[in-house]
Amino acid sequence: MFPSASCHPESLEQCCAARGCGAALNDAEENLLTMLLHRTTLFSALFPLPCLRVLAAIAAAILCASMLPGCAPPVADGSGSPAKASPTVSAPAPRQADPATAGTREAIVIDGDLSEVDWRSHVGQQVAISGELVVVDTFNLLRWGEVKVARERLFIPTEHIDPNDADSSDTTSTGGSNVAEVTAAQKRNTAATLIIDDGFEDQNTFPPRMFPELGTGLDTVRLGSVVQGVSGEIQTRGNSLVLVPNTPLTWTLAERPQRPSLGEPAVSVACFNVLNYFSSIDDGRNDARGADSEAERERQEAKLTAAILAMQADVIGLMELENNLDAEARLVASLNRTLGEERFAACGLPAGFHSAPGGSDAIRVGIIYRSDRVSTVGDVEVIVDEAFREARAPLVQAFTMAESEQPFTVVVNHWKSKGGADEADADNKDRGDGQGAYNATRRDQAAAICRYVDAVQKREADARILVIGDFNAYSQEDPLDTLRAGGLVDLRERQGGIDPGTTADYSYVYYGQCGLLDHAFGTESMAADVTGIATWHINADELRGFDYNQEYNPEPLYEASPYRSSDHDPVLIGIAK
Ligand SMILES: [Ca+2]
Ligand SMILES: [Ca+2]
Ligand SMILES: [Ca+2]
Ligand SMILES: [Ca+2]
Repeated sequence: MFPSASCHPESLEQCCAARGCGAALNDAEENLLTMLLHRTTLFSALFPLPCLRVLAAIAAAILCASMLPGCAPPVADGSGSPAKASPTVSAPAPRQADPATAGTREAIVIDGDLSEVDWRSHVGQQVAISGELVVVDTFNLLRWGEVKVARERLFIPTEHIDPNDADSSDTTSTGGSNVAEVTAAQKRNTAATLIIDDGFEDQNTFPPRMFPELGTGLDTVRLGSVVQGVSGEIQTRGNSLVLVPNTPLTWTLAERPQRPSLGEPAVSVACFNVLNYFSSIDDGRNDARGADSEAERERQEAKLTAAILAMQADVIGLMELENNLDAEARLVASLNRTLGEERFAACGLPAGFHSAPGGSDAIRVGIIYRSDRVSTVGDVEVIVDEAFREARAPLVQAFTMAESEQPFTVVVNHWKSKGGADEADADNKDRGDGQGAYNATRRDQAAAICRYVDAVQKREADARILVIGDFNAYSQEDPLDTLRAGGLVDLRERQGGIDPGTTADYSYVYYGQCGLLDHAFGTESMAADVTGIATWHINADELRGFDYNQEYNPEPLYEASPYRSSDHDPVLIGIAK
């Protein structure tokens, strides 16, 4: 047990107060103690072995006692509780409070909603935040030694608030009658966070001071991890305010989830955005978007392979493959090589794909499958519709499973993203309704999918059609309501995974806010046969330092594991025969 937790200025002051010795620390004492005891990371660095740390802490504790004769040294007794004060030592007179610093010495206690706090008024002051805080963003942990926390995980407002339906279960897909609710929620989210900083301004220090065991004894620091009883000083960092802790932080770290259950499906389907998996190496001139070197491409392939194998899916819809045949072929080869058997196969591309609207983008969707578990029915098709011109052409493949003659069809999508607002035409400008730019285009793309599904159902009323992909739209945005109004079933809602307006799932985290960009819809016939649907959180909650890139990522963090194989979480869907 590392004993310094019971000997730091705040708790020492408190313990002294509790014992009635009345001692307070002067600045020099506090600085010395801070040096010795607060900076657990510095302390750990100075004393790398636990036994040295214990000895140093005991020495420091004795020093505490000599500096503050009214207090007996806290003793490491394994229980973490301070030793009893010696009854024979009389307390010195309390030091007079300095009027200039009065009020800054005593920590300001913050409980309840963080968005109610005027942090700027506390710059230079000590604050103590009671209760739990949840990690919502680790984007700057490895670079700046910062984590962003809030009282709870934050959701993108349009994940559960519908911009044009006061009751989010309604399916209007135009207008903005409920935008005020979206805007208010966004305002609350923006105010609800606090950055905890390590107190240093250097970059890329590894391991990060807040988590010195990361990469050795500690696997990861996931979003959703909890910290309790944070206290420290509010400081400015550029345009931001941060809290620099003055006591060691007590973390309850979130664990990596096992593959979720899908009930008892005959086959399972995965939907996975693979974050620009390119076979072409990015040389800075060729518009390749993925790996910058052979080594990075190998790392990317190894992580994607591990992730796809761990999903145990029989059909995998992929987004963000390089728009060629080579990337998909490399991935399939890697999967088979790792399995040691020729099990995976690619659907490839139909003739005319590149001339279809959305067929000439730098990236494309793809479909790969387990040839021992399912068989293709007919050839892969592209949906030819002008709606996809500004995005990626959807691919369609029908399959049968070994256990059943009844086919099922998978439609894989990657709709227009919310970015690039500057080039957007009048219809596609960001209207400030929470849906971002190109909402109209995505709504048109949803309508095009409804038309396609309707046409298939005219030929075959009971067709089991699964519509999956990265729709670049959150659950209550217009494109999703377009699908719902068009008769497609949101499989998450049907499975009870989402209760609109109360809980939400996520496949992506954007500046600390979670939401679902990756969805699964189906015809009624398909929905009736879905045994389960789940988002497997292997990526969105993980540190970006685990991804395949080598520019900044610390080498000890790389592993050929599913974690942070992409920035999106995969969605898994189980289908009965
Ligand atoms: Ca820092
Ligand atoms: Ca709705
Ligand atoms: Ca709506
Ligand atoms: Ca790179």
